[in-house]
Amino acid sequence: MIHLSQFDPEAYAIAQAELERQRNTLELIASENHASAAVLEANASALSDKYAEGYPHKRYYNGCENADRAELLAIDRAKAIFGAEHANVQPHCGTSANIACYMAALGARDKIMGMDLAHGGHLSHGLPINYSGMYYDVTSYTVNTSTERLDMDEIRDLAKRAKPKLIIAGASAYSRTIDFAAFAQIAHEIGAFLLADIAHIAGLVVGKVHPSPVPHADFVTTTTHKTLRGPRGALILCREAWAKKVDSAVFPGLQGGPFMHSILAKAVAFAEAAKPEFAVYAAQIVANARELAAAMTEKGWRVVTGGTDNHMFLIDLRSRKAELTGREAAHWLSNAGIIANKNKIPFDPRPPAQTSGLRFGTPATTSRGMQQAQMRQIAQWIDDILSHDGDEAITTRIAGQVRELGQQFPVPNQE
Ligand code: DSN
Repeated sequence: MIHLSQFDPEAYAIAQAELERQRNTLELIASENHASAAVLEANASALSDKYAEGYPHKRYYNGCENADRAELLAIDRAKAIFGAEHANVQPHCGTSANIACYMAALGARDKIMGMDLAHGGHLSHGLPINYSGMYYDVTSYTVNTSTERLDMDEIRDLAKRAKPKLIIAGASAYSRTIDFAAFAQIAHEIGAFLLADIAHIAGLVVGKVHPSPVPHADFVTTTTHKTLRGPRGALILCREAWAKKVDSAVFPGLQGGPFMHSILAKAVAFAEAAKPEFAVYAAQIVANARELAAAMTEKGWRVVTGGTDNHMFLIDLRSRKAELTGREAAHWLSNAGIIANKNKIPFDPRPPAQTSGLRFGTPATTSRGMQQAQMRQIAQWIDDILSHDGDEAITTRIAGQVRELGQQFPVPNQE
């Protein structure tokens, strides 16, 4: 970053500080990852300067020959890794990908049905203060009261009563396998469309450690920066029959110029995901999440649903400390360089700014090469800090140990 450091030392210092922060901490936020150096280089390429409104060979600007190549490469690779008929790689984020699908399939005030955010869904699945909740008529399904899992019979009953035009299957805080075939069956029974939002699990789907929704859903959306380990952004997959409507919804319906540098970086990430070692990585993410969840359970912290099938899980803090909130717990952990986030657990009486839960995910630590032994060590540190109410001496000791572990397992794009 020679030019940045010389021209703008203040901005350079921020970029360097983030580098240091990533080096010296452990990223356990379930939706984050460390993209490769190749992905970051593509993301910083000259394509950032180019306007390319439209689609390959149908642009509103001249000079788009390289933009066309980048987008076609990303589209071909996305279709190949997911086995999809059509891909739109332009959405800037997961929420805009979802909204584009709503625009393609629905009219104003049509009914949608998605997972309640408070039970692990996502704000773009119908939260009243999100676009999805403001402009569509929303029914939310929840997890089952006793199992804390999706109960497909309950969801079917609700769908039959609510009669949504579109059902959304997908979550941002749900640790169990999602039965996309069962969702498709329900959608079929009531004549609804099905959107599978696999933002969290896309890398697991490509790595074949989670079933794919592609054969079952009308639309599949995902971000590209979570388990898929690409640049920040998103994509939509659909059948050829929906291609025109989806493309028109993304541009000109919802977005202007695509981020061509991101699209090139998405292409790189898709090539990485096609490699056999990515499947090994995906399997290790799940093995690590299971180990971390098991270790936390052994220490007396209740894991929501009793375990995990994917990359993340929630712990119920009340199981060990009735008064401890997620907000306080996440703050104590971050003082030691263990970065997680407060999260509501199903049927949580506390508000989202407090919460009774913490969410842990293993995509980023797995990208650093950590395995089950390191997960056991991390669980020990988490337990030490929470058991001792964020005690300063214990926190200082663990912060040093976290830094040492970080040196043993460097962030891949910084090696
Ligand atoms: N808010 C993201 C998450 O952390 O799960 C999903 O968009």
